[in-house]
Parts: sequence; structure tokens; C-alpha cells
Amino acid sequence: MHLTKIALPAFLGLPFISAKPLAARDDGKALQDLNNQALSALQLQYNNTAIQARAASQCNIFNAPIRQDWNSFTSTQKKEYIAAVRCMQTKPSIADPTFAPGARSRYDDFVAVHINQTLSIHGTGNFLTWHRYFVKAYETALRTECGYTGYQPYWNWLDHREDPSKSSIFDGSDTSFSGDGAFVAHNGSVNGAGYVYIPSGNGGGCVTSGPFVDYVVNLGPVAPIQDGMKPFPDHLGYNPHCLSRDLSAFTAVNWLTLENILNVTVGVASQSVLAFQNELQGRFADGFLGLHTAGHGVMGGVAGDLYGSPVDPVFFLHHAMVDRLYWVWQALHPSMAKTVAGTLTLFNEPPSRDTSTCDLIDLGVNARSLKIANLLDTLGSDLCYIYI
Ligand SMILES: *[C@@H]1O[C@H](CO)[C@@H](O)[C@H](O)[C@H]1NC(C)=O
Ligand SMILES: *[C@@H]1O[C@H](CO)[C@@H](O)[C@H](O)[C@H]1NC(C)=O
Ligand SMILES: *[C@@H]1O[C@H](CO)[C@@H](O)[C@H](O)[C@H]1NC(C)=O
Ligand SMILES: *[C@@H]1O[C@H](CO)[C@@H](O)[C@H](O)[C@H]1NC(C)=O
Ligand SMILES: [Cu+2]
Repeated sequence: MHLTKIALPAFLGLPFISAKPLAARDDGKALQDLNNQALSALQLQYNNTAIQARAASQCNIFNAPIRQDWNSFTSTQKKEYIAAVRCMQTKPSIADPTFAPGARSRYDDFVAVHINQTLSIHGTGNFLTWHRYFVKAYETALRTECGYTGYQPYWNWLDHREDPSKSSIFDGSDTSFSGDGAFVAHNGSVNGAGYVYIPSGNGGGCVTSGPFVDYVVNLGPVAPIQDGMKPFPDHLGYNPHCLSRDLSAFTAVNWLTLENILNVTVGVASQSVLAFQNELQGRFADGFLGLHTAGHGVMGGVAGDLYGSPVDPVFFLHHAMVDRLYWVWQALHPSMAKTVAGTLTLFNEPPSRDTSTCDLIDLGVNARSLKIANLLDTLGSDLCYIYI
């Protein structure tokens, strides 16, 4: 705890002393400062560890692979990442067809386990570690099965919030993840478990350009939230359709905010892992989406489906950003970093026991099962990475 107390005041002064609203550029700087606070805290923890307890070969803050902002990738790096994703979408599925009859590709193998376990990995005590491991397993598959030589990039939510279609992720160019969907008149989406109405953006249909214009989505949607989009009744059955989007500046401007990022990492909502994960996911009955739900909502289209959301490849950049905040929170709250809270079922419906750090995270054919305890430290023997 003392790390937090020493390190934070200088930083905390920044957003609050200013009387006028912060420009987007300052928001980006404040987020970078927050990341730097986490790096310093981890360095200090390492430097304070007895010399004999830190073998140079072990994963540590100074030798860990670095995950970075998609914006900081060169065109070559972006193209290499995109090529690996497309490779995953063409390699045949290795899942048991009786488990996921609709899965055709290695990419679908990831979507299928997420659909299958949706009700026990959201609004639960394993939400943070399940998705952390899911992203890690995907990053590993890109590298070992599709020749990718970099690490998982993240989506910087503060970038182009007022018009996501201008961002390097969604601008529709050949170094993006394709852009907005074609305009299809519809009456928006109902997000946040039915509580939060989101007006239509300029899309709603299939993406029209970029690397994923011909990508065939094979699974879902299970529980779509966009007006007019029909659920496919067979959760893991074969349902070929396009990658649809309805980019929502409304959602980004309202909820992908520096204020919310600060609240969960250093503010009121950072005071326990329960408060952190709840505020991150949203307070739907209050009409508040939370950063995690909002990110999915910004993509819209097929990504608005809680179950099938990984069909949109930006899912993994979004969840890398979610994991980045979890990593920041853990670094700045070392005494609570390895605690978990919550139960085994979505919003504890039906009621279930508390999550334990001995519970296994099972990603099917995508990775070996690991205990939650092994996924709490990104500088351990099972995970090794940092964010910049
Ligand atoms: C930790 O030690 C390294 C190497 O001596 C040094 O460069 C770094 O500034 C130290 N970090 C902190 C936060 O003290
Ligand atoms: C998930 O898959 C397992 C194994 O096939 C199956 O027993 C279970 O019913 C599935 N659960 C859901 C919610 O689809
Ligand atoms: C659109 O949906 C919202 C929220 O469900 C509703 O309040 C509104 O009346 C709808 N508008 C139309 C034109 O259907
Ligand atoms: C911060 O999170 C707390 C706890 O969920 C919430 O009550 C409060 O309204 C949030 N503050 C802001 C400024 O969003
Ligand atoms: Cu999820």
C-alpha cells in the first residue's frame, strides 16, 4: 500500500487542479502517466526483492515482453499482426466437432469456448483472470501457429472517442481491422443487460473495406443487442455471416473516459478487487455501462453479443486494454493484487459459491488449464509481459 501512497499524489493532482476541461491530448498523457506509475511500482517491488531471490533468467519487469498501443505499431507490425489473425481464420478448427459443430477455423475455437462459458466468465470472480488467459492463449496461438513475431497490442480507448471511424483500429484501411459497417437503418441497440439504450450510429451492416471485408463469421450471434439482429438458436452451430459493426461515438464519449479509468485504478472504485471489477463491467441499473461493456458497445454489430463478441478481432485488443487496467490496478495495489471476489455465476444467477484462486480456467483446445492463482501475476512463470 505504501507504494501507492508515495507515488500517487503528484499524479493525482494533474486531472483535478485544472479548472477548464482537459483536452483529449491531456487525457492521453494522464493515461500514460498512470501506466508509468504502474511500471515504477513494479520496478520498486523488484528492486526491493532480495538479490538472491531474483534469478536473472526469471521473468521480471526488466526482461518481460512488452504489449503496446496499436497506434505505436509501424505499418509493417500492423500488417504482420493482421496477417496472423487472418491465418487463424483460415487454419482448420481442432476442437471436437461434437462440442462446437459450427467451428471451422482455429479462430472459431476461441470464439466457441467463450460462447460456451459466457454465463460463468462474466459478472463472476474469474472474469478478469479468464479473459487475461484467453488473450494470452490467443497471443500464443498467433505466435506459434501463425508465425507472428510481436506481442498482443491493445486498443487505447481514449483515441478518437468522438469518432472511432477515424482511429487507426477502425479507419477501414489495410492497416486497420476494417471500419464501420454499411449503413442499415435501425433503432440502435439496448446494451447493459437491457438497461441502456444506445442510438444508432452510421453503420449496422457488414464492414465495407479493409482486411476483414471477406471474413466469414461462423458462430453466433447468441444474444444480439442491435435492433433487427436475430439470434441464432444453436449456440455453437454453423451460421455463416459477415462481420457487422455500428461504431458508436455516443458510447465512447459517454463511458470510455479518463474519469472512469482513474476511478477504477486510483479512485473510489479501486479500493477492492470487487469494486474494481464491478465498476469496470458497469452499473447497468444506474444506466452506467462501464469501460468493459462500453468497449464492446463501441464496435456494435456482432460484437454487441455478450456470447459471440470475440468474432470481431478487435475483441482481443479491447480485452488487452481491460487487462492493462487490471495490471495497473494490481501494480498500484500490491496488498490486494492477488485477491479475487465474486461467485461462479453471472451476477450470481443462479446463486453459487465464491470463486477460489484454486479454481481452474479451462480454455478447451486453446491452452492447458491453469489455476486462477497462476494468472494473478503477469511477471510469473505462466505469464510474462508488461504494458507500456
Ligand atoms: C530499480 O533499479 C533499476 C536498476 O538499478 C533502476 O534503473 C530503476 O530506476 C529502479 N527503479 C526504481 C523505481 O527505483
Ligand atoms: C459447454 O460445453 C460442454 C461440453 O460440451 C457442455 O457440456 C455444456 O453444456 C456447454 N455449456 C453451454 C452453456 O453451452
Ligand atoms: C427505439 O428504441 C427506444 C428504446 O427501446 C424506444 O424508446 C424508441 O421509442 C424506439 N424508437 C422507434 C422509432 O422505434
Ligand atoms: C466511481 O465508482 C464508484 C463505485 O462504483 C461510483 O459510486 C462512483 O459514482 C464513481 N465515480 C465516478 C466519478 O464515476
Ligand atoms: Cu467475455
